[in-house]
Amino acid sequence: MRQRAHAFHETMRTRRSVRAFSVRPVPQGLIEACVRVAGTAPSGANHQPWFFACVGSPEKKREIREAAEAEERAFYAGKAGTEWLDALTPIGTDADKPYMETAPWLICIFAQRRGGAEAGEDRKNYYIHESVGIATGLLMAACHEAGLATLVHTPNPMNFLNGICGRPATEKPFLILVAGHPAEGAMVPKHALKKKPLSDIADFL
Ligand code: IYR
Repeated sequence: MRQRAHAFHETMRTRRSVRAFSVRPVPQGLIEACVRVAGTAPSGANHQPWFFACVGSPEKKREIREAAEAEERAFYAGKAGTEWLDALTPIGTDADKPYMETAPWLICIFAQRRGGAEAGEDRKNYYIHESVGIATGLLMAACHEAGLATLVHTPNPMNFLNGICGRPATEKPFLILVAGHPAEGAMVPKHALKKKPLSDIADFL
């Protein structure tokens, strides 16, 4: 058990948020397998309040990029406020998101306010953000295990995703997970490599 836990940590500690993607295609079946892993997540009343709109069409990717960049331009022009922009300085992000078109997949994740354990039900969902967050974490781990790079992208607001992905207004876009192969020579900011030690993130009482 110990060996497996350590081995899994060795795997996961090499995950990086990648912002330069290759055009190298990724077969849909691989994404399907990763989404199946996400679908194993625990959720409030087991209602599984998530939906993964996996966008591979170049036209739709362009639409999403354009809408996201419009929001990001406002964000970086000052909407974010100085404290937030200062916090992002060491990561070096800006409003240009070319990877949203180069990466083969944009997995648009939606949180369902209503649903139920069975498809087609219309009951109240519970612990929606917790559940969708856990499913997203599992999806990212599955992608990493499969050898895919990912990036969590959260344009704000991102209601435009409902129209582009054909999702009902009762679903709230949660985040976009960009997935694919890293571009040759892709770099990550040094800042992102600093992970807090166990003593800073856990206590044993
Ligand atoms: N959504 C923006 C801004 C951004 C916000 C946080 I908090 C980050 O950790 C990284 C970026 C963007 O994608 O550029």
